[in-house]
Amino acid sequence: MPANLPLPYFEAEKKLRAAKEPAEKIEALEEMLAIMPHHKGTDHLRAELRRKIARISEEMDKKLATQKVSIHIQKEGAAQVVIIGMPSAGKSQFLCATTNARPTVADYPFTTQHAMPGMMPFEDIQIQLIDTPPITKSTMEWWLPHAVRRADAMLIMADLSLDPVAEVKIISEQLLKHKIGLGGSGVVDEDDSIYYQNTLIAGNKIDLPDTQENLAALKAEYVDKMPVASISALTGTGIEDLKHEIFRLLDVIRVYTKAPGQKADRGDPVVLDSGSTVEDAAVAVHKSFLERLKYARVWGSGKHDGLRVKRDHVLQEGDVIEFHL
Ligand SMILES: Nc1nc2c(ncn2[C@@H]2O[C@H](COP(=O)(O)OP(=O)(O)OP(=O)(O)O)[C@@H](O)[C@H]2O)c(=O)[nH]1
Ligand SMILES: [Mg+2]
Repeated sequence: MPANLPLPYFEAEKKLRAAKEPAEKIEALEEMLAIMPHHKGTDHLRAELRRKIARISEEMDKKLATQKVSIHIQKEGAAQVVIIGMPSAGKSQFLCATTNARPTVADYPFTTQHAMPGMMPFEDIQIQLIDTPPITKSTMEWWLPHAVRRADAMLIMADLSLDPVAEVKIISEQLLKHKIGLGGSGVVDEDDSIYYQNTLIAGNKIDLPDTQENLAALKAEYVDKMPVASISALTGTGIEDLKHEIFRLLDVIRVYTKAPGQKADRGDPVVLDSGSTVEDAAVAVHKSFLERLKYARVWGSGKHDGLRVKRDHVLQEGDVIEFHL
């Protein structure tokens, strides 16, 4: 199948050839990846570009290791969500409130200088959060746009006691310089090659006085395009609701496997993209399953619980699946 690549792809490729710095190379490669249409004809090329990005990132990480800077955080858990925002919005406080990670939280700006991951438990899964250094009108760490693209979603933290609408606007302008748009689910606009990342806005510090009006303004501006939550990372208000919002935003399903004649493994779901089939679940459990799979039985999604289903049967959140090999 031919790849049928759009024109901006070749422009990005030109940029790659001209790039001298590893960071520029990664930027060009990620642009190429973002522009490339998703279909079978591009699978091979996508994998190749990803390998290149991984190799360059690794080399850079090795170089930067001496400075204790890491730009590439390995995905862990069900999904990776990067937290971004202006100085002192409460990004680190939020990581502290939801994970076991202990970044420095302080009342002076630019407290956080490196990316820091933490695992946030949500029901029976874990979602990886990444705290990052702040974005301002004039500064942003060069690697931050890459971290945003690589993640499954971004959480924009805005300070409700200041001007949250202006904060989100500044962040969106900064990201747009790197061809990242707010909202959408990893979709690429082929004309301008902007990568629209899954986005959720959290208005923080709702515990402070006079924040309701700013929250209303934030919602009025953005709620049509993406979820807008209000929280206090300090007191915990709204955090449970926000976790549910994050899960919904990720657009994944949890399915539970069971061996014939036994009970389902309820505590340990397989997390898949929404719309995944029996085949996708089989591959996720073990690569060899796909070839060996004779049939599967599914409980939950149909009226006829436990009935045999075909390989292309679309699974639903909470389904129990039994593979027969
Ligand atoms: N009242 C109140 N204060 C908060 C809340 N969340 C964070 N803070 C305070 O705001 C200040 C900044 O919090 P941080 O979590 O360090 O902010 P940050 O976004 O990580 O800041 P940088 O690392 O500089 O980008 C600290 O003094 C926090 O205690 C909140 O929900 N309510
Ligand atoms: Mg911080």
